[in-house]
Amino acid sequence: MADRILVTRSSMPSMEEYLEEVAPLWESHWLTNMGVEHRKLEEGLRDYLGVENVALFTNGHSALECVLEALGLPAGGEVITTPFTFASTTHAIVRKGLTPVFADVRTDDYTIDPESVERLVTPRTCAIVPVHVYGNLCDVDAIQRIADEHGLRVVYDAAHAFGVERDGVSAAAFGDASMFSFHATKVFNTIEGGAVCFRDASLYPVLNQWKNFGITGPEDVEYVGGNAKMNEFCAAMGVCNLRHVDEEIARRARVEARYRERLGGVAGVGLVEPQPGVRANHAYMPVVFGDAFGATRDEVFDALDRAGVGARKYFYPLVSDYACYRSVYSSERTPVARDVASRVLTLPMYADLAIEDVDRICDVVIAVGKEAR
Ligand code: T4K
Repeated sequence: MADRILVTRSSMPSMEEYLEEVAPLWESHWLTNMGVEHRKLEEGLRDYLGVENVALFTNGHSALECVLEALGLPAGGEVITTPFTFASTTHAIVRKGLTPVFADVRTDDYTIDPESVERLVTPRTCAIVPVHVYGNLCDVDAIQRIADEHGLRVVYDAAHAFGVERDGVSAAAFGDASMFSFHATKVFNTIEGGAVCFRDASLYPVLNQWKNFGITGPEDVEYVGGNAKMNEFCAAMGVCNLRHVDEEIARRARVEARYRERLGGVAGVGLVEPQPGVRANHAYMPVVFGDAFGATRDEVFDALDRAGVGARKYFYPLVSDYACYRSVYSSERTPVARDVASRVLTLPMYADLAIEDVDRICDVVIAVGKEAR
């Protein structure tokens, strides 16, 4: 392969389309602090996601921290979450003075296991932060039942789930709130960026003030807020990318279909089954290598690397095994998550990925297994 194929590649509008969108900024000199593009993107997202309340942020992580703060969860309260995720999910909980408690994940789609969640509820539990990992939708009904029974808040880390719907309802509509990441590596990007979609409209001013230093008026500062405002150039990228996101998802579907054709029947190769009634966004291409495959995940990773393919071990190690958490947590308590993390590899996935490249990637994977058996 001439050029290295990386795990993903940012989707971008044409340069002309972007320049046309940002040109008025040279007239207005209004570059940030909730300007025209910011308003346009929030409105576009409300329409696209079919939800009433959307607030934009500099990135998904700040959005998650902010909504945890805005919900007024009690200091030190326990938050049940998954260790099979990116660092951000747990860091946001800890940085807001809350205590993460790790539940295990399901074997079929790697999202948090509601039975495991239920077993971990204590009088100190105040919230559940599940992750729609890889864009796989959590068991939102079971999670809501647990939350209602115990009076808990539910904040979804929907960083991977932009465009995912169940029976026509957006992933953004579940729980008290959902955080989306619009990072360059995501299905929908604003270069860096994120958003919170939320049920209670009264949170909107609080979120806006929190992301703007807690300023509530020209001479009033009510909260000890931070700075997490999306600037106009990022919002403009979002406005452009939103016009093409359905096409982006359709092109990713084509890539995934080819991976499934090539890898679906291979012994020991585990692919997540499409979820019934769910419109997928094809954000990632996770493959779990079972014993029947013959070779280990790391052997496949190395072979792909030698062939010029940058697959990634999302999400290994588990968050509970990070240096900053392992003295407090043990991954032995989440055996399914630990097993999946040790076997999973995310293969390259993006709209522009050529089918011939998918074939070459699959050839390498299949050959490694055959040689080992
Ligand atoms: N919750 C979850 C579950 C998340 O996965 C994330 C972020 C968050 C919360 C937090 O959201 P943000 O605060 O980030 O909005 C990447 C991303 O930086 C991160 O956003 C993402 N999750 C995570 C899963 O992946 P890295 O360190 O693996 O990214 P990096 O720089 O190695 O890039 C991966 C590949 O993407 C590159 O090989 C090529 C491609 N790429 C990368 C960049 C930066 C591009 O094509 N264009 C680019 O500009 O973390």
